[in-house]
Amino acid sequence: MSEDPTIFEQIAAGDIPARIVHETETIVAFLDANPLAPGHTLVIPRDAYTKLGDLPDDVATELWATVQSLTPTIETAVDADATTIGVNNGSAAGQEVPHVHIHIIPRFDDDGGGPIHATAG
Ligand code: IU
Repeated sequence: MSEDPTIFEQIAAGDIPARIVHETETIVAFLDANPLAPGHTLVIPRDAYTKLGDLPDDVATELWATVQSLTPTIETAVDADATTIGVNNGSAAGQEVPHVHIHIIPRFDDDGGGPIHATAG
């Protein structure tokens, strides 16, 4: 049974435009279309997996390594003071796009502080 590709799968395939900031054969990172802060980035596996638990170990490893390496680069690019990193893992948690994505959300000393509990959408 094949399902329609998610919008993120289409972005990864280059079929829908996005502001891609980093990509490998396995991982794509692009700017969120409705950013919660300047530099809000989504990091995704190129292939379609719905939830974190669906990821093969090698893909999960590269995904998190990419989040770790991109975060300081993004902080520097937008002069952020900190970063919120989050995953809405399943629809009840607010996951709107059923394709694993890690939010990297730059934070600023004057942005009101506190955790971000919900994502845009
Ligand atoms: P969520 O964790 O599934 O709620 O986050 C989905 C995110 O995907 C959200 O921040 C949207 O702004 C973002 N997004 C996007 O960047 N481009 C799109 O075409 C769509 C959603 I649809």
